[in-house]
Amino acid sequence: MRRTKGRGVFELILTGVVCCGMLMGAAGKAESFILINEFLADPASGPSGDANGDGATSSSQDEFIELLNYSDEDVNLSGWSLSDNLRTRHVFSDSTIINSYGYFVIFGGGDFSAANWQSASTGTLGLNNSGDTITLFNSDLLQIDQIVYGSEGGQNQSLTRFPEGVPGSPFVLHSELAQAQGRLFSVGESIDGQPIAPEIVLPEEPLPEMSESGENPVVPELPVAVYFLVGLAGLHFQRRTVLAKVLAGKTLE
Ligand SMILES: [Ca+2]
Ligand SMILES: [Ca+2]
Ligand SMILES: [Ca+2]
Repeated sequence: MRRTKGRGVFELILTGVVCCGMLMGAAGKAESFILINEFLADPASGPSGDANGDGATSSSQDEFIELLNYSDEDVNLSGWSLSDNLRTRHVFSDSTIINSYGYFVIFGGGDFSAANWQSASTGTLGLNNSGDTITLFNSDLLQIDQIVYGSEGGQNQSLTRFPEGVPGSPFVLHSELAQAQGRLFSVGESIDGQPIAPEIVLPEEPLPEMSESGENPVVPELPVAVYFLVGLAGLHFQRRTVLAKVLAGKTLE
């Protein structure tokens, strides 16, 4: 359901857009909406840990990192790379495309066949169960996303960003989300098993009240971070056309 927003709220959205562009640095357009969305550092033992579905459970090969493209454009990942806190673990091969609102998965290894799955080019992802850092770079070595985790990575299940598609949203144990219905991971799909990322759902909270003149809505005082998230959510409902112009350096009309 699309919400009606007053001019003041729209300005807040634009503020979020501009802040987003500044935070993303020189990475532009849809590249800024490629997120590390889920990872599995500690596959469970037995069949439930066979994340790549090749019939064998491996503590290294069934590790995975899942990316999400939360934009209207397909993005070419050729030459992009993933690192842990030690070294580069994967360089994306030529003609690697992550679809709009789609997922792409890198496994430590294994024998599988899926269009949006690859094995780590170095033969391992090396995700420490006790904690590690995962960083995504584009082909110009600009940092696109980075996450740091601790011992929560060693719980025999993945950690997944929730809500999906929101930069900065926290990572939580996959099976603890109601949408997961007990599943330990959702490799290459949304938490509830869909191939395309879900819509961002704004929390049900009162809209700003209108002043007596009816011109300017009364905007409540909230932390800057809330405005930033509102701005990002607003982007989704604005179909990101405004953002594309801002990040492309074009003048808003
Ligand atoms: Ca591991
Ligand atoms: Ca496996
Ligand atoms: Ca997933």
